Amino acid sequence: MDTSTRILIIGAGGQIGVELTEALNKIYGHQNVIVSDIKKIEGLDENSFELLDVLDKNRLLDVIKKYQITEIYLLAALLSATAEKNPELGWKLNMEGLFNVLDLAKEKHIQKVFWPSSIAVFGPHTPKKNTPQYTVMDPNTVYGISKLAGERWCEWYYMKYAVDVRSIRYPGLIGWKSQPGGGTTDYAVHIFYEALKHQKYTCFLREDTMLPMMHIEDAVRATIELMQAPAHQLTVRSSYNLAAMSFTPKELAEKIKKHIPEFQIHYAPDFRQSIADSWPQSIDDSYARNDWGWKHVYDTDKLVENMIVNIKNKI
Ligand code: AKB
Repeated sequence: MDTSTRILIIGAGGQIGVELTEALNKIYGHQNVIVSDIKKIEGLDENSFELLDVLDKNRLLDVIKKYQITEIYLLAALLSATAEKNPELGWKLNMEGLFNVLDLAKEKHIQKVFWPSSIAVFGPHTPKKNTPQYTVMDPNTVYGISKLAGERWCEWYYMKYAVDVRSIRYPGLIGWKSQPGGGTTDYAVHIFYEALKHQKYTCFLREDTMLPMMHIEDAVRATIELMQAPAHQLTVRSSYNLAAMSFTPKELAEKIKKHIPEFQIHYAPDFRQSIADSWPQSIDDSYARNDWGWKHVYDTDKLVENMIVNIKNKI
């Protein structure tokens, strides 16, 4: 174990943060993982907690100094659906938060940064199937525009100031420990809770909307593997494509029905449909596989079983 690593997770109360904290605790010890969010987090009681708004750069620097932080995982963001409703805040939080962290890394207050990007960086003219790492990118959501701009800035800070920033374009993430907040792929988590509680679900996307998805355990492992990879192996300093599986709401519902035969799904597409329609259906992640040995564990069948067993226990 590398005992000199002191981690700050910003936005630790969100869907990724909760599971990432648990995984980092196991590797580095909870005394070396500091969690922060704009509101108190339930359930991460082992870790030191700081109330922190990433837009407050002075306070961020105080926290970095207080704990002698070496690495930041910057997870605070507005996701696609929420940012579309509040474009100004979406742009401000997603961009200024990143600048604050990159600038502090440039000034050598921290050594390494993880920043999540998303499949939302792609747009309607991007090839939809097996979307390559390098291709047309014309995002048409506030979230996608902020993530694409952020990726370009990450690469620029790396090239200009040797800031060691690493990033992944997450697909939709699905896990049972934490809830997603404000994304277009959120249906793929909600559906399990509704199937188990009420045996029915109304989906806000059309039945044939194919999107790239991943179990959150795979996503968290990928994140840590990327952060631990030797710097010389990394050829992408914008953000890596990452893939595991793709499915439509109809295909997911059919797999859930194998476990819960009485489950019924209905469709009432809303404004999130056009966001989903602008995104890829599947992703070519060969750069991640070749550069740092990425391999997913969960396919759709394994994911469905894992979600049903664990949510059943939980509720
Ligand atoms: C969203 O739906 O906004 C996110 C994402 C794919 O980045 N889950």
